[in-house]
Amino acid sequence: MFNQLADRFDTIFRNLRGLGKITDSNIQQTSREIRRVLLEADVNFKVTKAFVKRVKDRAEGTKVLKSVKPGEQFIKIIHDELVKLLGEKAKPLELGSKKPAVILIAGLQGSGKTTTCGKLAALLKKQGKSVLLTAADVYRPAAIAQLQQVGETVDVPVYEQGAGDPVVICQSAVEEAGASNTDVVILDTAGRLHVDGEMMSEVQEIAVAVNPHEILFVVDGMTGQDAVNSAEAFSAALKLTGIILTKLDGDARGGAAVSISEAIGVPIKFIGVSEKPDGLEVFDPKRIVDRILGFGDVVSLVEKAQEGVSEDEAAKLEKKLKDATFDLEDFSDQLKQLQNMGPLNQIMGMMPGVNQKMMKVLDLDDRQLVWTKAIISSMTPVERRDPTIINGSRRMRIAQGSGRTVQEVNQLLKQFAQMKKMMKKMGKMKLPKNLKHEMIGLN
Ligand SMILES: Nc1nc2c(ncn2[C@@H]2O[C@H](COP(=O)(O)OP(=O)(O)OP(=O)(O)O)[C@@H](O)[C@H]2O)c(=O)[nH]1
Ligand SMILES: [Mg+2]
Repeated sequence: MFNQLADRFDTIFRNLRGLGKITDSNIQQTSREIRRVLLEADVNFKVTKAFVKRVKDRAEGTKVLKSVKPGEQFIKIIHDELVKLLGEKAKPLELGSKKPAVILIAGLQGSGKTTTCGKLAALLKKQGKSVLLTAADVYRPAAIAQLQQVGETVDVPVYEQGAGDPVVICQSAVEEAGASNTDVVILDTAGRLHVDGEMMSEVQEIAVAVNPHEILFVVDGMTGQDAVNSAEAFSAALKLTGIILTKLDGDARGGAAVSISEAIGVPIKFIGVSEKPDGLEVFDPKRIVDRILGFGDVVSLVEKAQEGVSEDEAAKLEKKLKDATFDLEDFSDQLKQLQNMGPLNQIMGMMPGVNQKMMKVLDLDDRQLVWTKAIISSMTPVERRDPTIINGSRRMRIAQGSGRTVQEVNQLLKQFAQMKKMMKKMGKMKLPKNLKHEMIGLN
C-alpha cells in the first residue's frame, strides 16, 4: 500500500536530512520534487498545487528558526501538512442513539460495496451490535445471492424481497430491524454510474425514505483520478458522511487516498485492505502518513503484537529476558507469534526506519519462519534449552531431521547466540519499561 509514494518521499527526505540550512533554492527544489511525486502517484492536480503551496509557505515562514536541524524541520512540515490533507483524525461511524441506525452504502459498479457491507457488519458485530444486511441491488442477477453468501460468512442475517422496488425494500428492512430490536441496518445498493440519472435519483429516493445516519461512498482506491471525479458526482447527489477506499492492498498508487477528502470535504472513514471479512481498517490519517513517509507505524505494530501475545506471556517472556534464560524453545514460540501477526513483509513495512529499499534487500520470505521452526523442532529439549552443546554430529542430525542444510542450522544457532547477547544487554539497559517492550514487540 502506498509503496510508490513511500519510495519517493524516502528519496526526498534523504536529501533534506543532509541540509545544513533551508534556503530559498532548496525550498524551491523540494517543492518541485514533492509536486512531481504527488502527481506521479495520481494525486489530483488541484490538491497537489494547494498542498505544495502550503508546504512552501510554511517552510519559508520557518526559515529563521535555528533550533532543530533544518532538514528535520522541513520534514515535519511536510508530515503535518499531509496529515491535515488526509483529515487529521480518524472519524468513527456516527450511528446516533436511536435504533436502528441506518448505513447506506453507495458507489460505482464493482467498487467493493457488497464486500464492504460484510466487513462493516463483522466490525459492528465485534463491537457487540446486532446487524441486518439489506439486499437493495435488484438489478444484477446474482447480487442477492452474493450478499446472502457474505451474510453467511460473517453470520449476519440478510433481508431481501427478491426483485422489488429498492426504496420499498430499504424501508421494510428498517421497519423489520425496528421490530426485531436490531442495532444497525446496512443497505447494499446497486452499483451505478453517476451519468445514469435514473439510478442516481433512485439512491437519492432511498436516502430520503430511510434518512440514514451514515451515507458511505465506496470507491476503488486503484482508480486514482477517476475516484475523485466519481466522488464529486456522488457527493453532489447525496449528503455523503464518509468515504471507504477499497483495494488498497493492491498496488494502488495512493493518489485517490490523498486527494479525495480534500476534493469533496468528506472524511475517509475506512480502507479496504483485503477481500476477506476482516480486511477493513479504520482510516487514521496520522498513521497512514507515518507509513507513507517511512516513519513506521508503531501503533499498528503494537496493536498487532498485542493481538498475538497475552499479558501473561509477555510478563513471562520479560522475566526470561532479564534472567537471560531465554532459550530456543522460547525462540520458537516467538516465531509462532510473529507468524500470527501476519506476513513478515507487512510487519516489517510498519517498522520505523524500514524503507522500501531495505525491504527489497531483506526480501523477507515467510517460508524462512517455517524452516526455522522445523530446525528447532528437530532438536531435543535439552539442546533447545542449551544450544551450546550442539556439536558437529548433532548439527548433522538436526539438519537431516528438518530437511535443511547444516549451514542453515549453523546460521540459526549463530543468530540465536547474537540475539541472546543483545537481549542480555537490553536487560541491563535502564530503559523505560514501555520502550523495552516496544523493542521486543511486546507493548
Ligand atoms: N483486494 C481487494 N479486493 C476487494 C476489496 N474490496 C472488494 N474487493 C473485490 O472487488 C470485487 C468487487 O467487489 P463487490 O463487493 O462485489 O463490489 P460491488 O461494489 O458490490 O459490485 P456491484 O454490486 O456489482 O456494483 C470482488 O472481487 C471483491 O472481492 C479490497 O479491499 N481488496
Ligand atoms: Mg454489490
